Formats: sequence, C-alpha cells, structure tokens
Amino acid sequence: MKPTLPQIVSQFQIEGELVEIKPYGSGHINSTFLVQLSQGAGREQGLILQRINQHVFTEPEKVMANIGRVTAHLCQKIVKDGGDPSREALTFLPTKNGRFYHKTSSGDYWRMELFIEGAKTYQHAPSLQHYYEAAYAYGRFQSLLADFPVNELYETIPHFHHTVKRLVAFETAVAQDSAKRASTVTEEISFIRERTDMAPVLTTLQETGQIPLRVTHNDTKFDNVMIDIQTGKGVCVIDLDTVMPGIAMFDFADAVRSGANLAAEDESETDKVTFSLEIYARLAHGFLDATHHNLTPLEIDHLAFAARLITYEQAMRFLTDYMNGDRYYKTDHPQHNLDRCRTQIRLLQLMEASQVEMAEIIETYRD
Ligand code: ADP
Ligand code: GN1
Ligand code: MG
Repeated sequence: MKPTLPQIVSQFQIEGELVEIKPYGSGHINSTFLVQLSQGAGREQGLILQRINQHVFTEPEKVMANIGRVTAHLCQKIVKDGGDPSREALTFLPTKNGRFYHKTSSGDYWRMELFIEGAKTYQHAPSLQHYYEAAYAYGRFQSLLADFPVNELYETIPHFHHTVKRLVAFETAVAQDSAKRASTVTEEISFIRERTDMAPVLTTLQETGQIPLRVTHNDTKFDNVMIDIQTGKGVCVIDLDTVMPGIAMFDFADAVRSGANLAAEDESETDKVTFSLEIYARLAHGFLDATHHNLTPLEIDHLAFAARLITYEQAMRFLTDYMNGDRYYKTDHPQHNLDRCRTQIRLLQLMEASQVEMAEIIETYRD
C-alpha cells in the first residue's frame, strides 16, 4: 500500500506539528505540496514537499546528487557575498536516515525543502522591472556556477535541449501515430517541417567547440524564480531538476518564451498570444547585466535566435506528446497539449516578425 502524505512527511527531520498538506503550484512534471507545521507560540513553518516524476527523471538519485552539489556551490558563493543562503538557495531537509530524499516501499522518491517566505513566483509579473530582476537572477545563477566543473554533473535527461534529437522524436511520433491524432494536426506538422533548418544551429556550434558547455538550468520558465514581494528583486532560482551541462543561451531563451507572452501557455484562443518587445528588452537587459562578463561574443550573438529556437522546440515537444497520447506532460483535457503547441506556434510567428528588433535589443545591452 502507498504511504499517506503525513506518513511521508514524518520520514523527514522536521520540527513541529503537522497542520496541513495541500497541492501547490502549477508545474507540469512533479507533484508539489505545501506543508504547514506549527512550532508552538504561534510560530508556523512552511515546507515544500515534492514527488519526483520518475517517468521524466528515470534516475532520481542522480537528480538529487546534481542538486546537492550545485546548491552547496551556490551557498558558498552566497555566504561569501554576505547573502542569506536559506533564502537565496534551496535548502533540502534530511530524512531520518540522513538522505536528502525518501524512497517509499513502492519506489516513489520524495524530497522536502524550506518554503522561501516573503517571495513568490509569477506566471506574469506585475511590473516591467520584475522581468529585469527575474532574468538577472537566472543570469546570476549561471555566473555563480561558471567555475563549477561542468563534467562532474550527470545529464539527468539526456539531450534535453538537443533540438535535432527532438526533431527525430517528433518525426517518429508522426510516423508511429500511436494516438491516431496525426491526421488532425497536419498544419502544425507542416509548420514544424518548414523550419527544420533552425534545429541544428546551436547544437552544431556546441558540438564543434565554437561555444562551450556550461552549467545551465535548462528550465527557466518565468515562474521558476522566486521574486521578493517587498523589493521586487529575484531571490532564488528554483526547480533545479534539469541543472546539467547545457547551452547558456537556452536559459535566456526560455525566460523569453514564457515571460514575453502575456497569454497563458495553454490559452485556447491563439489570437490572445502576444510577444512583447518591451518585456523582451527587460529580460535581455537583466540577463546580460548578470552574464555579459562570462558569455563569449558568439554566445551573445545567438541569444535572440535562441528565443525563437526554444519556442520552436517547445511547439515540437507539445505536438510530439499530443501525437504520442499525452504521455509526458500533465494534461487536464484531451486538447491540452495541442492548445499548448498552438500558442507556441503563434508566439514563434510573432517573434519571427520582430526578429530584427530582437537582435538590435541584444546589441543595446551586450556591453
Ligand atoms: P515543477 O517542476 O512541477 O514546476 P517547482 O519546483 O517549480 O515544480 O515547484 C512548483 C511551485 O512550487 C513553484 O512554481 C513555486 O511557486 C513553488 N515552490 C517550489 N519550491 C519552493 C520553495 N522552496 N519555496 C516556496 N515556493 C516554492
Ligand atoms: C516543464 O516542470 P515545469 O512545468 O517547470 C518542462 C519544461 C517545459 C515546460 C513547458 C523537465 O517544466 O522543459 O519547457 O514544462 N520540464 C521538463 O511548460 O520537461
Ligand atoms: Mg516549475
């Protein structure tokens, strides 16, 4: 029998009485819960409890090993800078066995981390300055990890942003047509096929040694950074499962893909999708302020392109999953992945129309 949530909580070294456990957040991959503890005298402590999705992360121990090492490295730097590591980095709680995850008898992996108080994540930010701050936080994350030995990290999802391999998976899904949906998405399939030239650009630069492999986050959705409610500053980058060797520009790119579109990623009316150059400019300014000393000129040259490429890749990933019968992303209804794919297609069209301006904005902030 699967353990109950309170039984899982009791496996960790916590202080206080359990008050409440409730589902939390809107991620597509893991299962997240907010845990409230009462510590007496009116004091409460919040914790985040997560079950790692093992369909996506087949080797959770490697995920936790990466996160442990990266977090330790970040904490050292934060302390040196006079910061507060319990707010600016994730703090995982040990289990009673001294591990940073609990494996249940049925083989599920759970972890627990301190809830970062006084900060929140946004799908869409309340002010333009928030976009600068979020992108700065993602850039700083990369910069703080610039001296981490990149080859010592596991590749927790092999070829995660290898767009060419994503294209192969997409074509396999079309050919297999396992959910019998391919004939209903011929326009979307054509849209992807018309742009296959884009796919190899960044991986080729990396594979031929023209740009380096770096420690990157790889899932820099706008809502994977906590922003201080009082100051509006980026406090902590979260959702570290995909931190591994990668291509620097994708971290900027995914913040653009998710942040500069004011419609929801799963908006069913695609004419509501926007691409805001104003938001893009704030993201570019923030990211470059934090990284321009570390990135090579060739990397900076490809930032604007990367934003288009990741949107292309994401359209392809949602469409692949739709044709495979929704095996990867959590979905709420049968059209969900298709709606998501269509917003990405619309967003890419809008970016293509603003391609020149996107490149010019990078020039403004590159030094
Ligand atoms: P997923 O991989 O499913 O996206 P996340 O790690 O991003 O999961 O967590 C989901 C949500 O939970 C986040 O968007 C954030 O709002 C919240 N969250 C996660 N970790 C913390 C934390 N340490 N403190 C406060 N909130 C958190
Ligand atoms: C997933 O975990 P979450 O919801 O932040 C996905 C990202 C996609 C994103 C699209 C491990 O991110 O790669 O860009 O959905 N994460 C993984 O919303 O596949
Ligand atoms: Mg997340």
